Amino acid sequence: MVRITGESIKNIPWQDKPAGYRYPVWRYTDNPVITRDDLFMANSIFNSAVVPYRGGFAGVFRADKMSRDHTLVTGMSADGIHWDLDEKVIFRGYDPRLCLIEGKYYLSWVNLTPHGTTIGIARTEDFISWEQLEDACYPVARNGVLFPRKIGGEYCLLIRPCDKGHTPYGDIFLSRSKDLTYWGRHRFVMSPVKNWEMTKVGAGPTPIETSEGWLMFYHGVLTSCNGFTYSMGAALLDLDEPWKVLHRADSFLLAPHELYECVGDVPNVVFPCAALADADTGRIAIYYGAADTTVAMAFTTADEVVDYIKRHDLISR
Ligand code: BMA
Repeated sequence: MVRITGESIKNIPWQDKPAGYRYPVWRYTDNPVITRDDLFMANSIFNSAVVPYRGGFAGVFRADKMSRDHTLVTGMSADGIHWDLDEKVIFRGYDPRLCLIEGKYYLSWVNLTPHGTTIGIARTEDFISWEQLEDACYPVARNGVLFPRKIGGEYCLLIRPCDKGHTPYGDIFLSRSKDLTYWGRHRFVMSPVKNWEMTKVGAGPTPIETSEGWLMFYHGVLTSCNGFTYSMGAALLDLDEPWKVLHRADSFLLAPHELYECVGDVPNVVFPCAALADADTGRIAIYYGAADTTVAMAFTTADEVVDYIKRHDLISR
């Protein structure tokens, strides 16, 4: 059995895998879980972050307003499925990730500057007051994802350098820092390899520590005659040197197949930004943006996903 090193989340949102279903990731039957109707003046609420918090769950949500400004708001939930969102904007930008490090909740997101996007970092203990740190890099970058603990004495951040537009390229890199202010000792992690992710890849939720390595869900982008298609893949990174990819699935785990993933403001997008992982049971609940319009959920287990990665491994070939 694959062990998860992390919290026990007794009330992790969960549905059993449907009988006879052969794939490793299955969708929540009542998707989407959050829509524009959950927040006044929202055009869309999608790529969002969730963590366990005081016996329930807290989140930071990407809410694009009716002005189409990109904003981040917070929300609370008892069960991780039904959310109470706060209208107060905490930061401008998009694609938040949340990560508990040394007792504080760190937010990393696509921060907007006059010169392009960069990775904003802020921390909180109560989801009310936030302390914003220095941006983690100069523009242009997106998909900044922190690891939940220091590795080799340093904080680690996955990052995807890009351009100012709908970047037609993109590899995942890793940067390191002793103080969460100065980032360096950069390492290459991985490039797009297979068809479904032929254009670019970007890290998704906070990596999950397992006995088989850091489980990294990520998005991969295919370019078709109709534009980009965003799907979710997974890889295992070395626990001590997380820029080393140990195993990586050659096929996606979740792609836009349901109507709410195929139709919306940006069609054909599955964009994971958060995953809850229960150390006791190995259950994993994934939150993803669907068609840049709503938040949806899917489930897997550490065993299922690691087995899938290894059976479809493109590293060991
Ligand atoms: C990316 C990001 C995501 C978005 C995706 C698809 O570049 O902006 O927020 O979900 O494009 O539009």
